Amino acid sequence: MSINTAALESYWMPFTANRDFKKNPRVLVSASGHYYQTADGRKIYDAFSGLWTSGLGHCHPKIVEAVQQQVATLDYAMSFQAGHEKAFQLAAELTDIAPEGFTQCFFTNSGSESVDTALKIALACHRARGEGHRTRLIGRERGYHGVNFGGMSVGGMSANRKAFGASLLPGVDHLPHTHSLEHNAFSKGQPEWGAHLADELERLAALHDGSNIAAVIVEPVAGSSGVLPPPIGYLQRLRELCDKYGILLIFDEVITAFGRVGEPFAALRFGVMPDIIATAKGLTNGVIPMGAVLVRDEVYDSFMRGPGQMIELFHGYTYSGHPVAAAAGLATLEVYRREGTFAQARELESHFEQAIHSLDDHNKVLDVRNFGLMGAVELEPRVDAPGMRGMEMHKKCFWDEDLMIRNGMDILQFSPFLNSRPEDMTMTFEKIRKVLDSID
Ligand code: PXG
Ligand code: PLP
Repeated sequence: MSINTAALESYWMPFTANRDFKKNPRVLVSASGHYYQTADGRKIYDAFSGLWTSGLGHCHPKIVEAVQQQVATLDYAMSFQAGHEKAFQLAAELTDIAPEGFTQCFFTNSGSESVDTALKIALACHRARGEGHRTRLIGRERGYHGVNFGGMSVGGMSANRKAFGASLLPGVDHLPHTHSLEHNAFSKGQPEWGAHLADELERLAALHDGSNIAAVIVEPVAGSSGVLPPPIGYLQRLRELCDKYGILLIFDEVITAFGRVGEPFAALRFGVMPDIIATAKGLTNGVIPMGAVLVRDEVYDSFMRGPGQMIELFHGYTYSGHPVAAAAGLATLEVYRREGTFAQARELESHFEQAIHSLDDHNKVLDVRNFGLMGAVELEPRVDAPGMRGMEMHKKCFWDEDLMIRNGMDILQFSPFLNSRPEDMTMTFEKIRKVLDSID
């Protein structure tokens, strides 16, 4: 192991059991294509595409080249009251592939920032329209919208919220989640049961009066909490109710955009148009941190009514539209186009579905679910030790099978490359079965 102990000690790692990790660290030193290389010289197959980020594979030469050129040409450009060509070009290209009517793009540096930006745009939009009483935000149980205060407040994963209880935003409600082992276990694609759960928005509108609600935010397919595809008709119903009450609908597409569900955006796949779309991750294939918030023209136009020399939205980041990130984004979009990545991902879906559902009969498995190239295998938790079986799977896959997977407690998650080889998908789940058989 080449890493020294002092270096291990100082890094407070994100969403990691730091003390446990540092006893036997899983350290990566390089990556290429579909594999990581470890400090002890092993090649690890990446069954999670980074952290849902790197659908094209690691160190794609076109993206690497674009970044190298950009960093030596314009390393940084002042982002407030100044700009540079690539940010404008990337915004134009993003709105080109976005659903019709999404004509505007605001840049951030992560999914969490995209979410908080989207929420702020929704609130400020209503105020600009003379509806400043619309202040309430609605998220969903088991939603993940990043870790900043806004996203955490509308998010619905209790572990991420519990230490911050009284500091969460006020005026937030949550729709129920749509996960039901009783009704939907082992569904392939969208489950049949659950569209009626969107009607809870009707109940919240009756409680608060719909005119006080600013926005509803959901992931079209919930990712982090264990891949929950929307029940058939659910998103359509949410859209109808938002229209009925004048509520803005935000899709958090940080995971689902850029091919993960076989289209540039999940909104296009489901045929349901939100008002605002939050993205990050696949925008740059994970190479440079960047997020983008796409906004429909009616929303943008609401801001553009005051005096022309005034700042319309008092919001932005030092690194909004960073030149190196923008170059990575442009190169990524070009590779998606040239390689026909979104169509390729769509074609891989049926093989992925078949491969992951090969685990349906395993006695430690409670559920297997999939949509697009997103999949989850929910394991039965050990009695009195929730999460342990999932974590052991992650570690054993890494050490014994040269396979990188992700677990959220006892739910194993899979995010195959958008350009996966079908035989690697098969191999992934053969290894999962083997490791499942070998543990308690
Ligand atoms: N919204 C959604 C829907 C996400 O999935 C974020 C916001 C926050 O993005 P940043 O870039 O601030 O992390 C995310 C991120 C997992 C996992 O294991 C998921 C995410 C991040 C890390 C792990 O599913 N999603
Ligand atoms: N904190 C301080 C003291 C700052 O000056 C700034 C930006 O100028 C920030 C936080 C916000 O940083 P960023 O724009 O990178 O989000």
